[in-house]
Amino acid sequence: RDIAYDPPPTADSPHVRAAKVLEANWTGASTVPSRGLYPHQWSWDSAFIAIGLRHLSPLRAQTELETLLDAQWGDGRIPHIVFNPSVPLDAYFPSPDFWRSSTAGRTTGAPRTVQTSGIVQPPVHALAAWLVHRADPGLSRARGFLARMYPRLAAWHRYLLHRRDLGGAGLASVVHPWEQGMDNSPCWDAPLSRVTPAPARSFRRADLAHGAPEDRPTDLDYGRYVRLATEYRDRGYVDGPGQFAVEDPAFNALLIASEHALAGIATELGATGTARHARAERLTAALIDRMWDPAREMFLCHDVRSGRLIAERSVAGLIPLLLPTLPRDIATALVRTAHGPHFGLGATTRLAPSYDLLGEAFDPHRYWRGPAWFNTNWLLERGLRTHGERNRADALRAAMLDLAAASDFAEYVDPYTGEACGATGFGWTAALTLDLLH
Ligand code: 9WN
Repeated sequence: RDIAYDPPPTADSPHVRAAKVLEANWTGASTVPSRGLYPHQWSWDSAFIAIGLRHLSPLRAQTELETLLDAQWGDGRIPHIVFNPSVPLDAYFPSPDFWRSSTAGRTTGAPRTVQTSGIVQPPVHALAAWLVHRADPGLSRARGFLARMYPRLAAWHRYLLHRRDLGGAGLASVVHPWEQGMDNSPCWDAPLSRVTPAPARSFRRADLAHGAPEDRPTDLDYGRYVRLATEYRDRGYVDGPGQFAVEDPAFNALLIASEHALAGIATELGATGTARHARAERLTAALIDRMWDPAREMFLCHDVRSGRLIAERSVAGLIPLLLPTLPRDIATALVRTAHGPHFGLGATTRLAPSYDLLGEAFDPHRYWRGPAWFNTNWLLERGLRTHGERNRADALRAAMLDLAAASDFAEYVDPYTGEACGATGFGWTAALTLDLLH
């Protein structure tokens, strides 16, 4: 090597490293969360990924959402996984032959040509579509991006607000822990305890080939996930009273934020967004009425089957901070809780943990029972900024950028030490890093 003409390569910047993760996880039409562990397209991952991707390529970000929405069901649901047919069946469990969407989901309008799961994930999509549009309005208008997205997103929200109003309060229920996206959160322990697990020998987990067993949900959890999904499938994915139905504050807050975004989209398309803003306000009131716990100063999950609040503190209960029209006293209380002993921000933890530091079930490494995740922290960062907490938002942003790069864009980290857990090169960690850098 001629040192005069060939200087040593400098280390890539976090921006370039994050872009490389998204490039490596791009399949040509969408982005996988992780090449090894999650080799298909996931619903809420794609929404977060599009939010970051818009800074690299607005076209790719639009395509990401279009690919997902091409797999939408006739009843409006957006499936939580869109399977890539070129990936071997045993690469991920449950695989398409478990969900059997195109046959079992015939009456609920599952697509014929693409295989999907039959459950959903949090509705971040309208929010993502709006942010993607705003990154390059010229390209978006030229491609008719919002005009094509709007009716589909409206149908998605209609599905959630009607077919999924299992509690009768006007809010959406999840019917499986995978739907809320925080699979083994201690919030599900009580409602799941009523579900008889499917026998362990009746299925084969693929996740353990990629993740340490002590970082993942247990076999007992999986037995219950399989039982619930099997029963839903065997009912043809028709919604109605089932064994598990929970109203979750993060899921509903994201629906409300997305409803506000749909109002913006409607206005951009020349219609009026007034009715959507009004609906978002009604939903916010219902959320407070149904799930706010003034003693714990946070939102709790509502177990529709028992009619009770679930007395566990999960990061999901802080995420409504995202809502700009949250009453001032509630926003202030949420900020206090996030920075208090249960979540430790600015004191004992580097990022907000997924679950109560003082909770009996807390485990700093086990998936959604303690570790810190980048998507939930990104939502909190947005919330802090929205409510004028600039210094705290800046501190959280700095910690996220530091730990995302240091952990090689890990799926999740130990909330105290920042040690990487789960997969590295994780899609939304890289995407949301890019968003924070802009
Ligand atoms: C089940 C893809 C998904 C995330 C979820 C996360 C995890 C799947 C799994 O991975 O769930 O959907 O197999 O564990 O919990 O939030 O969307 O990244």
